[in-house]
Amino acid sequence: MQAIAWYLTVLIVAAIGAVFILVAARSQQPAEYSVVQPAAYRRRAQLFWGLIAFGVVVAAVTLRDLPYVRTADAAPEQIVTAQGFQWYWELGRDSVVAGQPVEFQISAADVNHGFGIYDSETRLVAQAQAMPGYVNRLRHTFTEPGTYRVMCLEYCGLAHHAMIAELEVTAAK
Ligand SMILES: [Cu+2]
Repeated sequence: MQAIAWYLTVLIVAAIGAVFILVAARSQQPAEYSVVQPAAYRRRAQLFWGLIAFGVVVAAVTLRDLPYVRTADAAPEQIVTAQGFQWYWELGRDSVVAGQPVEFQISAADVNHGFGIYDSETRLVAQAQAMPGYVNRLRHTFTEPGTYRVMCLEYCGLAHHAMIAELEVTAAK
């Protein structure tokens, strides 16, 4: 997923760059304003209404499931409380078992933090917002045992980068 996002970003940036180069190249040819203007205004109106229509479709498709229904199923047996501080994490426990669901109960003591769990190759496996005054529940089942790291995903001040905690995921018995 992160690879797709990366390639998509590169593609879009390249497309925007190509438009800039095209405009710069075309700007060398002089043209009469009265000839260029009506076509440009027409295209601008088309673009405007096209974007409006696109936005309506995206909103209709993506907002259909809201508000999310709270599932009534019981919380998993493995619960890890997690609280973000400037600038460290406090985890209720530092090891969980793979193959069984874990519920992280995430909050923050001071400012907003981002609770991100990374595997041993620094791939993001799960994340949720850590906010003062709220407990956000994040459920995740680890499939691979190993040493995972919790890092802050939201800039929260000087030592934001130092907010690293370790979580050991042990093999299912
Ligand atoms: Cu941070």
